[in-house]
Amino acid sequence: MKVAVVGATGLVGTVMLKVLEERNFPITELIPVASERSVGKKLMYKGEEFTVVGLATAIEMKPDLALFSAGGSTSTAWAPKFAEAGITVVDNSSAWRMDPTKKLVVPEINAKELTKDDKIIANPNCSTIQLVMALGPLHDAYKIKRVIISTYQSITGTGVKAVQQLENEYAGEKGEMAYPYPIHRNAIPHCDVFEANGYTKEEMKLVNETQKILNDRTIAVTATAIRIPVVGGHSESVNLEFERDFDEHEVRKILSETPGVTVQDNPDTNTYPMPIYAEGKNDVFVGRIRRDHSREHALNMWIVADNLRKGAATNAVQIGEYLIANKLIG
Ligand code: A2P
Ligand code: 11C
Repeated sequence: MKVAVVGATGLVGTVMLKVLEERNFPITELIPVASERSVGKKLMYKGEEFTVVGLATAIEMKPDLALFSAGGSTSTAWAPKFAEAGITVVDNSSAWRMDPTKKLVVPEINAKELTKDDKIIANPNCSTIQLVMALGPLHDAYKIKRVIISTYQSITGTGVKAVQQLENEYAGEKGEMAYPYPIHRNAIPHCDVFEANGYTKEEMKLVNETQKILNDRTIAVTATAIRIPVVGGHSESVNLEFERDFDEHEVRKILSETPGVTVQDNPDTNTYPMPIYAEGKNDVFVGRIRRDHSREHALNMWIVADNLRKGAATNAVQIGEYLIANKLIG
């Protein structure tokens, strides 16, 4: 399999290369792609050196699969050109997610929707991926009526500029600002841009993408997304209301039997998910599972995952693995 990684020099692209290597993805030729600024730069993969090329050159090299994480405008302009050349694109930007002709895929939940004809496949937003990993099996068991979610998001979701802002603030130095306010010692209730309805784009991604992936527009979702000075993962406080009643032990059992989910839930030993433990892991961690006594058939839980791994790179690579395993590519 010839594989192009578009945005190979970026935060997510770098993790994509790491995940491809760790999972021993069947690559015969790796094609790292970035902007014209980076063409000619060398990148290491499995101890070998590879040279970064531009987008047009990458198409000429005819990869079978292209993993895109180079921003929405690059995806909008270039993913269709790759697709026309017969290259299957897994796109990590928000460009194609809500396009009704494109699949939005978390392999554990809805990979079965994929066919050979899907040439541009959308990778969901990081905060949505970790949410639906826990919601999917519970929706099957008890049917979710409503979700209330508040996020505590890692600065790595914003990109290198945000990591630099926090480092500058730690060092007491001035520099370029990724956020409108300091992030050190702060919590900013503002992820991505504001929309006309008063919600941020990140909050609306949680609403719309969740309904699309779970294939149920009747699920009511409301979200508040907060940026906090953390790296390593996004955390989510989630309140669920089900159609049918549930048993807390059964909820834990269902989640612990879900591939890709690890339950960390024991108040006696102070066991619960945290970004410092999720960092570098591919799983989604769920804990603080408890009945919401203020409402019928309602449940609270806490979900943490590495936003650059399962929230981005790992999920994209898993889509590629599914395409290969099911002979939908190559
Ligand atoms: P480059 O390093 O050459 O700028 P991040 O999200 O961490 O900022 O990374 C963005 C990634 O997308 C980088 O690899 C970046 O390459 C790449 N990229 C940005 N703009 C373009 C573009 N117009 N064409 C191709 N790659 C791009
Ligand atoms: C964040 N969720 O943490 C974003 C990052 O739509 O893919 C990824 C943005 C996206 O701010």
